[in-house]
Amino acid sequence: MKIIHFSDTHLGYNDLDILNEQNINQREADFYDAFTQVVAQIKKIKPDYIIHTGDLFHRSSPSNRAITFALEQFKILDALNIPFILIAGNHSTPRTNLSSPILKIFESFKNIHVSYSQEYKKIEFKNALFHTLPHMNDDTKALEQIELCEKNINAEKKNIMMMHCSVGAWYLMQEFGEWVYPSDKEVIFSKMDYVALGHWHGFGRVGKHENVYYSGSTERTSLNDKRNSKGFVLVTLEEKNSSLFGDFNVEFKEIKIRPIVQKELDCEDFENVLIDASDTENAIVEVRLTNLTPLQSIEIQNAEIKAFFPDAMSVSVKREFKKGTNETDVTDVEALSLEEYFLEHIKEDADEKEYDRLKAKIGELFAQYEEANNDSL
Ligand SMILES: [Mn+2]
Repeated sequence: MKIIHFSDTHLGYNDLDILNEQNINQREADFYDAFTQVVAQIKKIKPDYIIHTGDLFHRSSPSNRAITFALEQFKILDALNIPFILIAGNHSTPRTNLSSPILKIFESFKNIHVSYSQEYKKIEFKNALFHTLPHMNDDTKALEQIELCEKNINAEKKNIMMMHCSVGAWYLMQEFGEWVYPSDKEVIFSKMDYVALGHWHGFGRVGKHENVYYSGSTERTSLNDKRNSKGFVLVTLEEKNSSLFGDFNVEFKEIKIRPIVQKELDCEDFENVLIDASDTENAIVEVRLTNLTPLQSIEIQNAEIKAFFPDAMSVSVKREFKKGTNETDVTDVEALSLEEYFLEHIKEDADEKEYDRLKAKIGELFAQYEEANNDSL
């Protein structure tokens, strides 16, 4: 039996204020592209089941575009005649009872089975039993639901548990309202053939359990997530009538996402610094200027740095000052723009009132400057 497990697709997520040729936020389009790649692989692999462990959409009230995209893709998946089971994550669960859960829109599809009601739901097939525990806002209720799940394990079939939560403190995403699975209930995992998890955005096996996996997200919802490897999981469970009975295999299948590339430019010898931009085509590039002196910080402009990476999708610049070369406290400031540096300078000579007046003026001037500067690029 083959199962494709994917998760945390966060459709509708956008970032970076960059539009593509279709006037869609480029990062939003990247998330749609990642989803499309998984669908293409599903069509190719033709698994027996498809499972998604939550955060299909980035918001509990997604945009029209995100909903339209999802409906188009689900229509393709539904036509494959493969059961597709999905659960709600914290991003798609309304925080009040006033709004309706978005996953409801998929209920009319023949092969799509959704679980979003903040309670245990058993979804049963001839040879497999899916124990779904969607995101729950109430921990006490969640505990009862886990117990209910345990009672429903049926050794005659393959038992697959699906959850969107953090198993152990290691997998906390630092998000509001996330659900932490109670550690004393981890014993249930050994009674399952596979435990499919969503919420943590990196692929990986959980702790000492050999059958418990996060598939990870299909794209990055934060540029702090430097993982360049995203994808889905292909699980193989051998059934009783097979000669390979008992065999269990989990394979991570990578998809191609926009790379994130970090570069460090040492400003000690800025004139002669060598820049290798060969790996930055269409990438999100993050440049760290290190060992900067305040004077260099004024001289070296972001536009100049960006010009080193003409094929990048975006370039962000972080400035780090050389330690111990400056007489002012400016060195303590990690990332300083020209505007901030200018203000620091004024602060030294002006009284508070005058500083406030100048600050507003400077803000205005810099906004104009940035605009003109961007246009020239
Ligand atoms: Mn997520």
